[in-house]
Amino acid sequence: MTRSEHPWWTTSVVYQVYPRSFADSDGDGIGDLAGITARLDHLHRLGIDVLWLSPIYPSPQDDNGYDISDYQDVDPLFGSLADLDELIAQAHARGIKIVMDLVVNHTSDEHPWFVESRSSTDNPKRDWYWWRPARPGTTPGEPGAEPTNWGSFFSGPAWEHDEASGEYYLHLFSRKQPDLNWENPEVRRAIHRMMRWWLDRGVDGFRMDVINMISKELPPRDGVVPTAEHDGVVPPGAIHGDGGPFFLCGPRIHEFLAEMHAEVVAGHEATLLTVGEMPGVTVEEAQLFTDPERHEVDMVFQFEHVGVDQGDSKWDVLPLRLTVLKESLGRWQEGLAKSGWNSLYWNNHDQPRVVSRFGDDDEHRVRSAKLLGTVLHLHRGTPYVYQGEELGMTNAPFAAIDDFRDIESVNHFRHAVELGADPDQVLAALRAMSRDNARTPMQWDASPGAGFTTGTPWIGVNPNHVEVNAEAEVADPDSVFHHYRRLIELRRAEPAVAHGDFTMLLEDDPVVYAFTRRLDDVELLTVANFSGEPVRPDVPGLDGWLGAELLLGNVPDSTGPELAEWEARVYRRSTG
Ligand code: TEU
Repeated sequence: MTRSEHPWWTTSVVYQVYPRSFADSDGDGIGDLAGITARLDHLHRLGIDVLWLSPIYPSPQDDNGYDISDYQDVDPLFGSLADLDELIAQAHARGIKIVMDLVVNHTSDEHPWFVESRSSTDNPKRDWYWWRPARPGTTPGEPGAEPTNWGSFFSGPAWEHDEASGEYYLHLFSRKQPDLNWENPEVRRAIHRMMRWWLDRGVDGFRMDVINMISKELPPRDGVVPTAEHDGVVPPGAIHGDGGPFFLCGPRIHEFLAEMHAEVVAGHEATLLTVGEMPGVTVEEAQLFTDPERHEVDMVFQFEHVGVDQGDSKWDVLPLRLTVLKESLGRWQEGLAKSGWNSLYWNNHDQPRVVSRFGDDDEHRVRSAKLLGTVLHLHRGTPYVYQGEELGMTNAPFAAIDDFRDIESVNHFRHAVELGADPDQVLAALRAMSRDNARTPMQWDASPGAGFTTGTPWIGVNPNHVEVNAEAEVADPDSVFHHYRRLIELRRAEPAVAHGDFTMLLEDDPVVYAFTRRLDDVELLTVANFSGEPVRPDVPGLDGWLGAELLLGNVPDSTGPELAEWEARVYRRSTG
């Protein structure tokens, strides 16, 4: 592929905004669209190309907007369609594209489609959702009468009993997020129409929420019950099976995505970006999803590398094993080398802060945040920066369950404690893994509301905003912010960053992350010390590299064969 044939997004960096927590313009304690528009210069200074906006649609906010009751409007909480038009115009004026969150595996139970669907068994929209009778031989509404034993991602069964009709509807997430029935062609047509409406309005693409869950294997059947739950702690009837095999990358998923592409994206490929969020996706499946010849999506979010510190569930927190992380990311680099494309991320609104998770958010916060950015951005793929990551924002010091807001965290606490778990242990897991770690307000300055709001924020501001904030970091050339800015600049300046091939080095080294990139006669080496002790990396030919051009580092004047604590360097040499 010649350089000019590379799609535009191969050299781009995407920045994710979680509107609720980014910037509040009217003092109600909740971020809004006008707030984002007022902060666009921050993003422009950072140098990003695309802004992905988490949902701003009308919503009962059961899952902070991932439960949508109207796909073609803006929730008054966030402003109006006019505010959104203004944001799009102001972003475009700065050369920033806008990608919308597309949440179409489910709607809100307050969406008119579902309201109609549940109104009677013969309503024309009944079949737009997954309605099923109780398990044969059971009493509807009793525990265990659910049509299958699937658990929901937010605790409890994935089926909700509807008193009026006696049937159940499927909700893989909260009971206020009923799953749409994509088997029904009218559902698909309605979604395609809605997507075209957004493109006509000027948006530049879609991040597709749990899009690999839209095709379900029929008929829905019981899933395997994880053995760990048989410990006698979970009462019979409350045990949930794993429905994943029946809804992750189901039988018609490629057909549905190819159809969506043909109906919505075809003809606009040169300007749009599509990225499918796909929990549980394998490299082999991702090759198919992102193969340009198949016209499905440009790239996917995979989850393997954010599961390397988890055991049986996300609440079973394990220490990071660097070799496992490298094995995973290395395999994805290799798997999508020939065709397809990776998205690269450490953080989003569902993940704990990476500097607290894989770095050192205490003594070496700044340095380890820079290291993590460096390692990620030097991989092959499109990097995503989540708001505050460019500041090295950390997990929050949540003291008690009342400090949490996220439905997943709050439900998990309640269920786990009901089933006999020790509340302190559950809290410890929440502190490490809760999605709320990502959702504390963006830290703009040292003022009491962190520059996020003049009112009372909907979730507590992290007290470390007095040191960790955008104002201070923009003023400091050695900050995490300027390091991220340089990484983004480097991707533009050096074609090997975007397009070079990838070779992992030192696979078995427990603390050093090292790899090369090569394009034509240019070779880059990234070498990073994931530890609080100095280390002499065993990189083959290191002496030769030490004389090469040092493109980027996080320890001033460090050039010798030893890497300091959490040091990362990027070298460049030309063999031509
Ligand atoms: O998340 C999908 C998902 O599977 C997980 O990342 C989820 O957040 C959960 O933590 C599993 O443990 C997407 C959105 O990103 C998330 O915010 C929504 O809550 C979810 O879908 C439902 O729309």
